[in-house]
Amino acid sequence: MKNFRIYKLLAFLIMLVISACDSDDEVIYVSPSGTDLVQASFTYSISTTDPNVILLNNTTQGSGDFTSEWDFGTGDLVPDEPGLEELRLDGVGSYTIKLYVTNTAGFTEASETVRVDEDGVCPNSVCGGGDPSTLKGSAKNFSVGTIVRDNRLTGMHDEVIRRDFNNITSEYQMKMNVMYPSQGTYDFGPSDAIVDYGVANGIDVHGHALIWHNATPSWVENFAGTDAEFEAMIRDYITTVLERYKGKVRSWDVVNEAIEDGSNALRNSVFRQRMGDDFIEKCYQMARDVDPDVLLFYNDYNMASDSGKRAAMFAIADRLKTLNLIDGIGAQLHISYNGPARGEIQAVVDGTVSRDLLMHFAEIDIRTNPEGNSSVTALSSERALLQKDKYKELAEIYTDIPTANKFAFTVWGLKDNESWLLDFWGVPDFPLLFDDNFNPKPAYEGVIEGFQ
Ligand code: 9MR
Repeated sequence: MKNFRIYKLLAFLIMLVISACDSDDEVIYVSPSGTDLVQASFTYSISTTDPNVILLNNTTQGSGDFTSEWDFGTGDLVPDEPGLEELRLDGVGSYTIKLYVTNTAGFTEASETVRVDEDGVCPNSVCGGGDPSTLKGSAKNFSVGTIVRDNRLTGMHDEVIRRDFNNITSEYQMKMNVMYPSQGTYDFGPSDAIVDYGVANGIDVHGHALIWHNATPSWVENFAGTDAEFEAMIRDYITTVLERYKGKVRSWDVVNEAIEDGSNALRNSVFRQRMGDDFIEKCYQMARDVDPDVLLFYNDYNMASDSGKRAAMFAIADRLKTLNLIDGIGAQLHISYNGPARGEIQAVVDGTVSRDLLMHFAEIDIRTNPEGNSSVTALSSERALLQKDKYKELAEIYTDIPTANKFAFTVWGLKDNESWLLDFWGVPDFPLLFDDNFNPKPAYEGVIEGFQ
């Protein structure tokens, strides 16, 4: 007791000196006992004998003494017992389960949202059922996603999004150049509108993308400070964004497209130059530090068509996985009606599943005019049906993924005339599930058939 008082006095004096020296700097409080906080963490699985029961596994690791308590969604704290904790969730709805871990330095929490429908607890927190003639209603225990912009959330956009999709990704307004246009000044106008729309409509939000060389504001490209200051600035940015959307954004692409075309080496972006070859690990660690519950993805393109790039991507994933910093892989699928082949797409899935990661079929669009024929003026019935077959193939491959590795099937655009591909290639194309007037195309039916 006497020692404790001396430590307390010392800590108090140190704090006084620090605050007298520089009142602007963040004061890092060192607990009197020198104990670090222990980060709470848990997983859960659905009982194999009762679909309304989950088994909670407290996976918290840490040295020294700590205690764990559960909040099973009622607000009451229940001490954690050794072994798996069984919890019955009978009513249809959404439950937020929390674990609090406390030691002398304070407490941390972990939380999971568990959804329950008439059939019991929904795997991956995505309930099946619903209208089987819609995209989301025909998907079993994974999300179906589309992209959004803040000015495309009303009228027919809103109707179609709410009818067919239960996941949204911001097309460009949750990237660094939009959210952090100048140093020290964030602009969360569009991103807030998108996240609020998701929350208000019970649609999950996938955050895209924190670090991307192609959406980096020029003040970051030309950063005036030292490398250490650059890294501190990135930490501040990741922390600010993840804290703002904690509990509202379910998943994030932390680093996007870090692999160089051709060489498959790490792209020499400003992030690599300023933070080193391990900038990816650093960024994921920063994200984990802020929100241990949010799902972290690595997202890249050409993973099916380019086996070398796929290997480079899995090497990044392996490094992150060893450090427990990644939950899933986003395979962008900007593909064509005639390729890549089914086996190449399956190879991306197999590599992801064998690493026990979530598979996001992200950024799906299927070109009908990969030849770049500028005289094409309309989608022919022949190409429409070939496109349907390819969409169906993607949907079948996705449906066959083990439930535990499923996440979302996301189409990169709602209707044909809104696709980025039109500007990118400068030729007509019809790559999405809806025509210019929001009418479902054969491709839409293909996805629903593939989901069966
Ligand atoms: O479709 C997006 C386009 O509207 C934006 O102008 C662009 C830059 O922010 O990003 C496009 O989306 C890209 C995605 O974020 C990452 N993979 C490639 C996509 C197409 O360029």
